[in-house]
Amino acid sequence: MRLDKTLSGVKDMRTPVWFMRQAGRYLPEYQNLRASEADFITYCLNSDKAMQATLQPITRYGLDAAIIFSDILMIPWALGMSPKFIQGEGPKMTPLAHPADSKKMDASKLLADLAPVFDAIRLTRKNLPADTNLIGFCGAPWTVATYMLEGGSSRDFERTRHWLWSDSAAMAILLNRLADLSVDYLAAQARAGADCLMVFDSWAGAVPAYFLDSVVIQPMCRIVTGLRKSGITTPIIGFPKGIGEGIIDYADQVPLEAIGLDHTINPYWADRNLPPNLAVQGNLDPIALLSGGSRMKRAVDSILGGFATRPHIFNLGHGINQHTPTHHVAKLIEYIRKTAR
Ligand code: 1CP
Repeated sequence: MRLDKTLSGVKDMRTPVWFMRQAGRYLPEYQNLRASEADFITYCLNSDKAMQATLQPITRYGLDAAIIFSDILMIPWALGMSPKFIQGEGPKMTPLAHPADSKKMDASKLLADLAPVFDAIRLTRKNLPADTNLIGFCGAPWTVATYMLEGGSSRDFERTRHWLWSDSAAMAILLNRLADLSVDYLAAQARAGADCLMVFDSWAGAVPAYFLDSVVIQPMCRIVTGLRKSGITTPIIGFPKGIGEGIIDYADQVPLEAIGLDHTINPYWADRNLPPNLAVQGNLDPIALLSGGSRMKRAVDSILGGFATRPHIFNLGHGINQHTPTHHVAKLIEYIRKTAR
């Protein structure tokens, strides 16, 4: 499969490529499919529809990996938090009153409630080209905790950071609980046929440097160690978005096969500062793709140049913007495939 050589730490001169949020609202065929179900979680729990959304960008562009169509809020949903997705506003749910309340949440049916995700993975694997990877995923404990404590999206995560400073022991209870549930959830995705796992710490950039180790790095170590102890050997990609130079400690401490880099990281700096042979994934600004043109191509050159000798999976630094023209995506893939070989 096309990501495997890179994930084993060996440079593949034909740089594999896929994009975060490659399925989603910028695709007209997704909009049609999505309109068939009012509620987003109900959509995700329809295994056949989840499979169809997963396959759409593969059919259109022939990318090297598919990512199962689901969401990082499936675990809070399975814990009974009922997130609602409001167009233009993002997810909304009643926040936890206290992080330690997570101790009382019933997770005994977690894997049974999330079984449609595993069915979607089985179905997708059957219908995906044999050499295309299928990525399973979850949110990292900190990022999922922000939604559970803020009750939705947030600009500066003040409630969550307040809990961190005022009751870090209660935060540790919540983060460890989420890490352990993530192990069960990811292990089940791997057993269903996901051949790569990715953990999205989309809001790691909001974590004060003082807490980076305890809130971002250690919970991630707990997930990776837990999976390996369960006998799961599937490669794992961590994506600690926005941690800047913290990526050096993250790479040093977490035994991952690859690290996702956001677009604020200079590829040449990353190559100089990360362990040799550690695979990286990224990191074109999604807005460069929205804009397209020759500036985008020069930015691609600099990413491919920075990682010219390092195992590298081409991706964006964050998810595709919903207003991105589909022909920009096609042009970008064509350019990468022409340049990187
Ligand atoms: O109705 C809709 O179409 C809702 C839009 C949407 C979609 C298409 C949401 C709601 N989630 C998704 C799918 C999704 N989410 C995928 C699979 C599709 C793919 O990548 O091709 C993945 C991997 C996610 C992961 C996810 N959800 C993350 C981590 C990645 C990232 O973008 O940082 C996060 C933070 C979420 C939360 C979330 N889900 C949806 C929204 C609108 C949000 C909020 C984002 C925010 O708080 O700003």
